[in-house]
Amino acid sequence: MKTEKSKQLFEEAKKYIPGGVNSPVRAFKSVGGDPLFIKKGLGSKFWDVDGNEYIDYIGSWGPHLFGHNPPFIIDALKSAIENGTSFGAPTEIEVEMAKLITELVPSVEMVRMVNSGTEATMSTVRAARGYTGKEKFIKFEGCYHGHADYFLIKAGSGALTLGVPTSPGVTKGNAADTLLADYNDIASIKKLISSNKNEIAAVIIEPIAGNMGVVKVKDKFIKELRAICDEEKIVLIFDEVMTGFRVAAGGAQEILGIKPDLSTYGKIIGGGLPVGAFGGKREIMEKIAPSGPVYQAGTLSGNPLAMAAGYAALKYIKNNPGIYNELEEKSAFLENGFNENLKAVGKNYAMNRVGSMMCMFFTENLVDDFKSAVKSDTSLYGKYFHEMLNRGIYLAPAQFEALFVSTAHSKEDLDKTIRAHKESLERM
Ligand code: HOZ
Repeated sequence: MKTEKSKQLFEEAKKYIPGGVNSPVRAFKSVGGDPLFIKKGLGSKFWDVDGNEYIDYIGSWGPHLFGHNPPFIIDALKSAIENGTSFGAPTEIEVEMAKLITELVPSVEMVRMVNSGTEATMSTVRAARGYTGKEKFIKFEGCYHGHADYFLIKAGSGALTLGVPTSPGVTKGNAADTLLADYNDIASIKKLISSNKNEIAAVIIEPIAGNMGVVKVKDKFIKELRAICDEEKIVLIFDEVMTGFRVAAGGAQEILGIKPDLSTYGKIIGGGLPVGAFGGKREIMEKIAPSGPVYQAGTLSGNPLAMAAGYAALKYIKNNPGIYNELEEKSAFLENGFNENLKAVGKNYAMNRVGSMMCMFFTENLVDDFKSAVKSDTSLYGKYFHEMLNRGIYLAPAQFEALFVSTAHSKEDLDKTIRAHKESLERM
């Protein structure tokens, strides 16, 4: 595989951009080698600057539910751009977008658009603090909620993969109000609540974690968590940046049958453009400025291009509910193929999947929390990643991430991927 142009660009990039990338996981640091620079994408595939073709399973880390450049999103963008790129004043499509989100997700009675998942999660914690008058909040080890200071404590995703789950630059003061619980362990929650009585504003969780690999909450755990939050007047926040509109139109909360008080979104709701959103119970959301005192703002919030792309994506989801069956079938086919291959090579690696989010962990133990996830052999993942890449399959360049299947993946793509998986395992 020729990668000269990517290599040259990376050398140049490193002179001007920290680590040569605008987001750490992209740099291939945890799998070794140099990142590929991508030139264009279409459907299930993208091409790098050297002309190599890949079947893409990161889909821009989640947004591309329909693959790259679906015509209905491109058309929406083309007509929106004719009218202008940003006004900093309200537009009609923001109202349409908010209505559509509240229609698709019953727990979201009001919604505020922002520009990224990080902004969304930051704003929910502020809203919960403003609403409850309490300051502390609980997050779970291995869950990632973007890069606001007080979230970068035992965080997942790039923070975990690059060995800095607790980031320098986060002050003691900033970390002091973040309490850490163990995923899927209700006893750890009870302990924190009893030692911080009436001090906890919120619990934030990825109900289907995608940033320590894919790990789902247990039904009993999440039901108990909901009940405890109600009893203690703690705001329950579901971080659905990854799972929102991906695992079901109503996200993880639809699958789990649990209504959080607040939810956060990103990725799919931007149709590939930079967008985030947070929403939930009216009485909490009305605390947000200007209807309430909790300040939150943004020059490009509700940007007309981002709204046009995101609205087109959500409208497509609303009008085509069958896509979730299609995604389930495709993803189950891939998972079964992977499992058959594992049997054939005598391995029993943990395979976690919820709908079109999947992860193969290089450990034979059950993975149901952070501690079991980090038992994975990340150097083996690195080898596997490169074997797959050499066969034209682009996976997340890190073990603790998700593989995303899109509606654009064809039977041929999936067959090719399963064959590549077998050959890769055989060579390891
Ligand atoms: N936060 C993303 C992984 N969970 C990475 C985003 C990116 O590098 O584009």
